[in-house]
Amino acid sequence: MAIDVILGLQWGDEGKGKIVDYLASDYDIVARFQGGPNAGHTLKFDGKKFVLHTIPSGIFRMEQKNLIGNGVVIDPITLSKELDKLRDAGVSFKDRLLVSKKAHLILPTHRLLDAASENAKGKAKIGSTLKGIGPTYMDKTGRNGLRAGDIARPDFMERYLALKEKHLSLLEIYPPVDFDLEAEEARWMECLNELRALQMVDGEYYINEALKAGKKILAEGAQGSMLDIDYGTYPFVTSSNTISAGVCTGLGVAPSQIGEVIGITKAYCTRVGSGPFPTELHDETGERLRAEGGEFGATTGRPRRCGWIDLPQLRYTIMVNGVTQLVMTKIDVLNVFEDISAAIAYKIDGMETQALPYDICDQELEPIFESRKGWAVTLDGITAFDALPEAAKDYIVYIEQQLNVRISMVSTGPEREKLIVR
Ligand code: 2SA
Ligand code: MG
Repeated sequence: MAIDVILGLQWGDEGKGKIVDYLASDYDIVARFQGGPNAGHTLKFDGKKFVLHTIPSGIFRMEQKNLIGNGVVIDPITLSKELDKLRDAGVSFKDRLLVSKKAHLILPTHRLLDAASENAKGKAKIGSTLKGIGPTYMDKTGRNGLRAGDIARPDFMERYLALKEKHLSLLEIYPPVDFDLEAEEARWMECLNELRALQMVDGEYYINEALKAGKKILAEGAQGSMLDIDYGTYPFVTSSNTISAGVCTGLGVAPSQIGEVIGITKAYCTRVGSGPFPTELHDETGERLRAEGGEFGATTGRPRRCGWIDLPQLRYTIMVNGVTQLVMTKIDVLNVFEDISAAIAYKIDGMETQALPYDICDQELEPIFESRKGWAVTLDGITAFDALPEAAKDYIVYIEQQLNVRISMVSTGPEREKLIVR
């Protein structure tokens, strides 16, 4: 049995949550392998909307187990809020939500450091979600971090206080920021009990034994491949490996165990936070994409930057992920556009190129667009590819041919049932 992967091919918010929720019924286990509460996975069903940050999107399918893997960073406060929402909705998570002991903990002082460090950057701000992601992964790789399994240790408080002291001394290099550490700390300690009550596992054994027993596993990515710490638009990235390789380190599985790699792309493109975005539109079209697509951060509410789909960028992330099939989401957002464009190459210093340059943050990348007529009608209620207007079919086939990977699903709206499976 193999482990299949779902991940975003752009800068996040590709609609992964909905696709994971749809596919979850085919799997026994859904596992998150990286990121943390910076993620916002939105699911809509039965007229209700849920936003998940830490918990895998399989939680609403009652037969599935959901694992928060060792590559994830956990803030007990966010987790506790998510659990409350599940309780309100009558979703039982007992024995269905498991936490890897090796997942690192986000401390209140990690959030404080995130805020102080961003604040000190002035114009060079990354646009962090301020959830403490960077400082927590820094402590992980710096070998200072606290892990979920440490909560059970008798010296946990001592370790916590030592790390907090270290953080406070680091803060001295930054100008002060507004943060009520005492109140946040009190809440954090309270919420730690929620985490304590969950089933902690040795995630790598759990996953490998499940694979041996013939269970089907889906690994759910967060953020997007262009935010990968190694391959994204560094330094405007997040602090984890968001690409398929992250599944191996973030869950403890061998590369040979990876099966399908399902890459999600919007029918256009968005980015939240700072950094290069070659096809960004600063005009009315960009604003229209934002309004039609409801493009506001699911975690922070920030307006997302919008632009046309970028084919060289997608070819790059298909390459580093080894994508075996594509899912195109939010195609319905394009219903209102008379013309639809796609970037087919970039111009840098007058030279045409298909490659994303190393110094992408310092280069003026001028996208070369190809335009086609839109379909200009609603796609509401269409669940079969053949029932789509010709222009919509053409657009899907065109993208597929350009990227040389099959588009196996097309999402026509946020609700569970608005999906074309080919
Ligand atoms: P961080 O918080 O330190 O990981 O931020 C670093 C960069 O990564 C970007 N980032 C994201 N981009 C898109 N979506 C994300 N999740 C939320 C959502 C974001 C939100 O689903 O909408 O609500 O604003 C996400 N998380 C991190 C971030 O913008 C920085 O550029
Ligand atoms: Mg999101």
